[in-house]
Amino acid sequence: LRQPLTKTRQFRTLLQSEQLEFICEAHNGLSAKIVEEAGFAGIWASGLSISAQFGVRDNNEASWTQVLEDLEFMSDATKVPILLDGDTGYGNFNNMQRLIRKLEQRNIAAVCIEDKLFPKTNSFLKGDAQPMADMQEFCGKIKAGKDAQTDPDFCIIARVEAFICGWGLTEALRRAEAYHQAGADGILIHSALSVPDEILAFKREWGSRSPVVIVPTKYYSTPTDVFRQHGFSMVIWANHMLRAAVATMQKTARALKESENLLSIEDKVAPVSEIFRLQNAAELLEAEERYLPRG
Ligand code: SPV
Ligand code: MG
Repeated sequence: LRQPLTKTRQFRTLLQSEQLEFICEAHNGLSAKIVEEAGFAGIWASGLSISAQFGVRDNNEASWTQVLEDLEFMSDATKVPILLDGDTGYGNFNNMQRLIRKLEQRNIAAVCIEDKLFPKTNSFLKGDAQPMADMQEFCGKIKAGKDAQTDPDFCIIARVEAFICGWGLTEALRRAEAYHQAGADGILIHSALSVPDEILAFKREWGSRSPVVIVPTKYYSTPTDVFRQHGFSMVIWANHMLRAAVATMQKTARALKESENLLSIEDKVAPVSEIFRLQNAAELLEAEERYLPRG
């Protein structure tokens, strides 16, 4: 019998594959399942989306163990690997080590940490006013994380916020090289511009020293072939399940409030049977046949 690949091996394979790969955001068990069913080979556990679905801000207001609880539902609901947006690692090198151990226990395949300060601020809020982490301190965090993992396939992605914080290409490259040397399995280069100029300039200089991951939220009109031609490894669609859900929930709530009647929305929402299917209710019905006394 062939064992299925571990989630960590699946993620490492995606990260290191020759072609451009895509992973999509999810923020709870149900959205993770939906992303998997759509055919994505991996899931981005977005800090922004997980915070937002709890109704709090993307400033480490949700504690890291609350994030971990949510991740556990996501991981249990799916077979594809999950890359956690681990913000700044929720503390120093020591907190990072404990995080890695807990992620391995929860079958999370990889984590991405960014070179800013705890509590973090979302990159699209006053990005250029945000201080960066000390480069050497951040390298220590990466090394500590790599030393803490027990599964050699677990990946740590180092996210470079130099463009976000207004530093530019030289600083982005200097940091990426330091993080690479410290043992990062890949670099996420982030940009808040509406054009891909910064990330393309970075990739031209970086070459293929290590896999490069991008988040095109702001440069969304760039054709995907541009990313492919430049040799990026992975694209993250970072927050679109959350934003889709918000748009639909707002529309539905307003329509219900207005009409005081379900007719206005019934054909625009998923049937209850679809919810049961996503929860795998059928499996429990079968199990009841097997395990509950008859009669
Ligand atoms: C997230 O999804 O939480 C991210 C990506 O970190 S971004 O919001 O673009 O910073
Ligand atoms: Mg985030």
